Amino acid sequence: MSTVMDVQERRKYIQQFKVNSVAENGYKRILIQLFGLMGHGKSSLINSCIYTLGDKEYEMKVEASGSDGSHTTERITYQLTECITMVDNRGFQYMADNEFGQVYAQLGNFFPLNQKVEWKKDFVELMSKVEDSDATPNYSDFIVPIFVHSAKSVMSDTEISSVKTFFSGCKNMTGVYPIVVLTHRLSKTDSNLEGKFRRTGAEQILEVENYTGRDNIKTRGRCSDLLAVIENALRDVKFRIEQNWNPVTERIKRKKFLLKFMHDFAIAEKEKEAVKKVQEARRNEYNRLKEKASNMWFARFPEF
Ligand SMILES: Nc1nc2c(ncn2[C@@H]2O[C@H](COP(=O)(O)OP(=O)(O)OP(=O)(O)O)[C@@H](O)[C@H]2O)c(=O)[nH]1
Ligand SMILES: [Mg+2]
Repeated sequence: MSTVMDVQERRKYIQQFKVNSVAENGYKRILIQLFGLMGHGKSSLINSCIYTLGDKEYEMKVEASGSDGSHTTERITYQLTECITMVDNRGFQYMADNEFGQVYAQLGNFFPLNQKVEWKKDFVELMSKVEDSDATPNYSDFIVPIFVHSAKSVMSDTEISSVKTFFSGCKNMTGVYPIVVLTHRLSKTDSNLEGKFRRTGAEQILEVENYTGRDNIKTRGRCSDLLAVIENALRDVKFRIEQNWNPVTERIKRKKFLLKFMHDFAIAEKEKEAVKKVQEARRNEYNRLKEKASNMWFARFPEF
């Protein structure tokens, strides 16, 4: 099969994909949720997918991070086809537990779409936001998580191990390991990056070079790589939808996982805080005794 056919076939498969032809359980929309560290190419991936699927000139529909240090802070949805929508989630700063709870809430659709995302560090505040989502529970979106990561960045073994824990939580929130999309394919620094991501449990790792304002001449290879991202997401959806999930019980399961994760995190933080306080009190007591001993010494032997 030639590459041209490959691109055309992929485009057709994506454009004609109907969720109700496979779903009997009320799912109406496929929500491709992009998430990942700040500045790794989420917004650009959406622009590139819209551009690749359409016939128009390149347009920056989604504001990509600029040299002014601006970042996406709202969870905006972008419709790709009649039943496929991409969500540009707010990027996180570190691979750390305090950010993971919030990302899980975004992935599980417990935060509203098309609204600004304020990172909440406080457990009660976060929980109350999750509870608010019960007023309008969403049972019609079928979620596909895509983890966007720049191939320019280097991942240490410690970071990969933390991604592994994170992905296992993502699996609990969405029922699947995220698809990993490595952006900046042409600037890849670590030839073993894919191998490293394999260790996290991710089953699909794809590489793309996003189109940008400066570089957007359509080439077959680039189009093919970008369409492969959506095509793989859809094949995944088809497989999972055919397993006949019940959206109501799925949501309950995810909410329980999310609340437990946030609760355990809050307890761990409190314990860390308590240990810090004890250590500080011990240090103060030690310094006080040291000063007292030194004063006594000088009182007895003033000639020193
Ligand atoms: N050359 C090249 N540049 C890219 C690629 N992906 C993104 N960029 C550039 O990298 C910068 C950041 O990309 P964004 O798409 O804004 O990243 P983001 O993940 O949405 O960032 P936040 O909204 O801050 O979380 C922009 O200047 C993009 O033009 C890529 O694959 N290749
Ligand atoms: Mg962005």
